[in-house]
Amino acid sequence: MGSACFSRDVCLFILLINTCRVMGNVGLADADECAEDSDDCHIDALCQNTPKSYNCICKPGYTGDGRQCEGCC
Ligand SMILES: [Ca+2]
Repeated sequence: MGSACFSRDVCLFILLINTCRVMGNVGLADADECAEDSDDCHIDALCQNTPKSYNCICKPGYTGDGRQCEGCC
């Protein structure tokens, strides 16, 4: 049972670190994926930064989910 307890503690420890990291990110300024150019928005989409994430919106005249936009009309 010692090893099971040990691994559970390790998991809890890792969970704690991850939780702290996530909470830290919430407390700090959000990463602007659009400015960092780490977004995967289509070239014909507008990148919109949001807390903890970002949105991709096809430009007017284009349709799609933001990752893929096609000219229409
Ligand atoms: Ca963001």
